Amino acid sequence: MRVPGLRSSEKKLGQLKAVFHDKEAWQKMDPETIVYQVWSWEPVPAGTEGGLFWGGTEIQPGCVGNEYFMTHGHRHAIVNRAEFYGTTVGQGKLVLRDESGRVWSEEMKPGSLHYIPGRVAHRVVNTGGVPLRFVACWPSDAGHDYEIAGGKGLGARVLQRNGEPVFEIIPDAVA
Ligand code: M6P
Ligand code: ZN
Repeated sequence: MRVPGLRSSEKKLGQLKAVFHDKEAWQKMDPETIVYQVWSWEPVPAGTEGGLFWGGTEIQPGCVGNEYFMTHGHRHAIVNRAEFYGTTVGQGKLVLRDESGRVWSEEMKPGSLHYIPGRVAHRVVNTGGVPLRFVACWPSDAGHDYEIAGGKGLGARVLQRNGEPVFEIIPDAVA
């Protein structure tokens, strides 16, 4: 049976230079390395008001320098649109930033469910040693805006220190 609206995409290291802070470490790595893949079911055309999209994401374990592999991160193009994330496999952190510049994180582990309110930018970081998998459900007209905080990004990083993930605020990127 052909199911309409099934999509898949992958993000490779070469496409993610902007998001990792250690450009020297990034330069030394293979740009063809797959960092994450997304599978989505989009039963109505993107931009349709009132519909829902469903997706699965798998982020590989790894680091660029001391920074864990992560998604690019985005806000919704229609900013008031919310989203659910639910973790199925692995360990990670969901990094969130609201419009006032407040940044915080939530622990992701199998069974954890995360409500991402509208206007809140979001990114997932794989802090474990196995692929991190989560499912997502978002409105079909939400869209993606990758210019978070005028290009400043989320204002926080998840770094590996003594083998442990540490959530660090970047002071000059926070409003
Ligand atoms: C989830 C959803 C998708 C998103 C994907 C990857 O599956 O939120 O809408 O595209 O994660 O995140 P990003 O777009 O930030 O790379
Ligand atoms: Zn989203």
